Amino acid sequence: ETQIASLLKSSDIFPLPQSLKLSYGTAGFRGDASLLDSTVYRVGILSSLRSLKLKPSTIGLMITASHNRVSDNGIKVADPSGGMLSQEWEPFADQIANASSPQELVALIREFIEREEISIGGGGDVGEVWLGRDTRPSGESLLRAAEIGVSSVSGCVAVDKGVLTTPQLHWMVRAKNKGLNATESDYFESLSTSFKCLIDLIPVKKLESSKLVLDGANGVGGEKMEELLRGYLRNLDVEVRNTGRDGGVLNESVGADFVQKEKVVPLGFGVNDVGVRCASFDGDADRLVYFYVSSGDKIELLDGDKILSLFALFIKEQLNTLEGKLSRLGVVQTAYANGASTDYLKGLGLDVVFAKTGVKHLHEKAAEFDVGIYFEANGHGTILFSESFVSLLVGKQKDLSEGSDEYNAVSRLVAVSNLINQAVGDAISGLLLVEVILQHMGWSVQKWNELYKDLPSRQVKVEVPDRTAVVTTSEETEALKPLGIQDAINGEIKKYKRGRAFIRPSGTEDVVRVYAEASTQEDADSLGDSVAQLVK
Ligand code: NG1
Ligand code: ZN
Repeated sequence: ETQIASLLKSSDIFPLPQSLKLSYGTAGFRGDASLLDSTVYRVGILSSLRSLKLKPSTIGLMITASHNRVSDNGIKVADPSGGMLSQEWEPFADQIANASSPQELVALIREFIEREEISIGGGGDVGEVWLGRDTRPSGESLLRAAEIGVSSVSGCVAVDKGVLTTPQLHWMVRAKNKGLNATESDYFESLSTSFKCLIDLIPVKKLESSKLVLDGANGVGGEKMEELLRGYLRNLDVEVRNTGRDGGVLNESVGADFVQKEKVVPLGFGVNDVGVRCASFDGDADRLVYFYVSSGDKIELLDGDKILSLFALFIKEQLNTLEGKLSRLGVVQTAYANGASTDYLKGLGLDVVFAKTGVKHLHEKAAEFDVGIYFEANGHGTILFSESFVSLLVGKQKDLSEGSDEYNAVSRLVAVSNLINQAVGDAISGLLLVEVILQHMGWSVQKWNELYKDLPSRQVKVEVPDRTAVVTTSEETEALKPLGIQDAINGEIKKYKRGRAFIRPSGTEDVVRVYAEASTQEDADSLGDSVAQLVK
C-alpha cells in the first residue's frame, strides 16, 4: 500500500494532456514531444513491472521517434532478449498510457500486478531498466520522466545509458541478460572484431575498396559511426555527412526514410557525388539504405529489399559450401517489398515468407529458421541465427582443417552472427556487413544494383479524419473496411500491367498509407493517385 501511495503521488506530477489518445502501434508510443511526459513516465512504470515479472532481468527503454520530425518523440521498450516488448503486454501499455486520472492509473496497475502475479517490495533492488535516447532536444527531460516512473516502483532502478542508437540499446540489453560484456565499447569492439575477421576471410581481393559517403540524417547514427571509425576501424574509408553538427535538422530532407520514400538525393549530396557509393541512416540508426547519384538530384536506390538480397546471396553461398544440409534458411518480407525482389529471392530457391508491417512481426517469423533474414523495404532488418545452429557451427569449426573452403565458410557464418545485431535491425552493423560482402564479391554499388530491377512503385500518405476506419486482413494486402473499398481498388489494379496496390492505416503517423506498383513509373503514379482518391 505504501507502494501505491507513492505511485499516486508521483503520477500527480504527470497529468495526461486532454484529448491525447495513444496506441503502442507499430513501434511504441509516438507523438508531439511536448505531450509525452505522462506517457514516458507510465512506460517507465511498465518497464519496472516487466523487469520484476521476468526477474532477474534488465529491460531497455528507448526515447526516440526514429525517422519522424524533430519536434516529435516517442518511447519503446526492449525485452530481455533485446527484441521488442512482448505483444502480450501491449494492451496493458495502451491502457495505462490512456488512463485519465492518477486513480484510474493506480487501479489498472494494481489489477495488472495481481493478474500477472508480480511481487513487489521484496526488499533490495531487484528490477533494472536501462534507458537510452536519441539526439532530440526533448530527449533529456523525457528521460527524467521515465526515470521517475521506473523508480516509483519499489525495488527498481533506472540506469541512464545516455545518447545511443536504438539498436545499440537493444544490443546492450541482450548482452546484459546473457551475462556478457554489455557496454557501448563492448558493442563497438564486437562489431569491429567480427568485421575485421570477415575482411581477412576474403579469398582474393578483386576490387580496390573505395570511399563510402554516409548521410547520418543529422541524428545519432552519424555520430556513433564516427566514433567507431575513430576508435576501432581506422582503415575503413567512410566520410560522414549530415552529422547534425553543421546546423542541419534531424530527418529534414535527409536520412533513410526521406531517401527511400522520395527517391531523391538528401541535402548535402549532389552532382559531385555522381556514381559514388552512398548510404543513409534514419534518425535512430535502425534503418539503412544505399544509393548512388545518377544525375542532378536523381538517385538509384538500393533499399532494404536489395540489402536483403545481397545478404541472402552471401549466406547461401556459405551454407552451400558446408557438407550436408545442416540448416533451414528463410527470408521474411512485408507487403511493401518490391515485387521484383520477391521474384528474385524465389528464383534463388529461397523460402520467402510474409509478415505484417513492423519489425516485431518480421523478427518473430525469421526466428523460426536456423538462419532467418528479414528486411522491410525501408531498410530495417537483420539476420537471425538460431543458438543451436551457431553452436553447431562453432563445434564444426574445431573439427575442420584450418584454411579449407568449408572452414572458411563456417568462420564467415560465425563472424556474421557476431557482426549483425541479433536483437534488432541495426544500420551500423548492416552497413559493415554490406561493405564486407561487396568487397568479398568484388562488386561496385552499380553491379550490386543489377541483381534485379525494381518495379516502379509509388507511396502516398492520405490524411483522413479517422484512420482506424481502414481495417485490413492479417496480411495487410486487402482492406476489409470501409466496405466495398477493396472491390474499387481491385478495379483500379486491373487497369495496369503488373499492377499491385494496397492500403493500410499507419501505426506511427496519423495517415492511411497507399502503396502502388506497376510496370512503368507513370502507371505506378497513376495507380497510387487513384487509390488515394478512393481513400479520401
Ligand atoms: P507505419 O507507420 O505503421 O507504416 C512505419 C514503417 C514500418 C516501420 C515503422 C516503425 C513503412 C511503410 N512503414 O510504420 O515499416 O518501420 O514505421 O518505424 O515504411
Ligand atoms: Zn528508426
